[in-house]
Amino acid sequence: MASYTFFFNPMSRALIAQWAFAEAGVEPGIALVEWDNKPVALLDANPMGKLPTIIHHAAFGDRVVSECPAICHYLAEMEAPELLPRPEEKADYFRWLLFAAGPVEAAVTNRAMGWEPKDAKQEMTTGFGSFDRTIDTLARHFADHDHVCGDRFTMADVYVGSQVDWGLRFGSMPALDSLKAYQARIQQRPAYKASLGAIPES
Ligand SMILES: N[C@@H](CCC(=O)N[C@@H](CS)C(=O)NCC(=O)O)C(=O)O
Repeated sequence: MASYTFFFNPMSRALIAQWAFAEAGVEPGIALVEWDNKPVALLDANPMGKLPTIIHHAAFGDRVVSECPAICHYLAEMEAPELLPRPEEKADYFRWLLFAAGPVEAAVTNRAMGWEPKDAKQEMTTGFGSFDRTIDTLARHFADHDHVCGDRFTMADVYVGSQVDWGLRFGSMPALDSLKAYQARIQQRPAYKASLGAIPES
């Protein structure tokens, strides 16, 4: 049996975990999920029924991980320590990994669903402030850093890079120069080409 079960559908964020598995050099056992007929094993593992969800069949027992950024980091911890941040990289690694999972994800999805904070008071209590503040902050980081942690690719780039790649491809993020340059860099990764890179351009 493979050491991981990977609940997967190619039209989903599971592609981010597929990229993370590829970067970690791990071939999981794929459990293909049809949206209208979710397997009981998925719902048992993750009552949200969301993808990606993985089960690690570890020596210490089965462990479930959901949420793309958690899966990316877990796979680096378990399988690919070279993709973990070095001490001097940890601040950028965790800051931008969680910035992408929180403010960026919320700013992009709220806008896609037609909601924006309507005034300064709402911006103060909304975690992402405003779409423009969030995207400008992300873009400023990549104006003078090649990757999340500077020169070196780490597992955080799989998640942050996926958010940027997805946003630029589908027009849910503005095509700012620093974001486009970052996207071009991460698209060179062989593991990217085998996962997100397989999605046709819209
Ligand atoms: N917070 C989750 C979001 C996962 C998510 O929303 N996945 C979607 C597909 S892209 C899903 O599984 N939708 C199926 C459903 O909600 O029933 C993550 O980052 O992994």
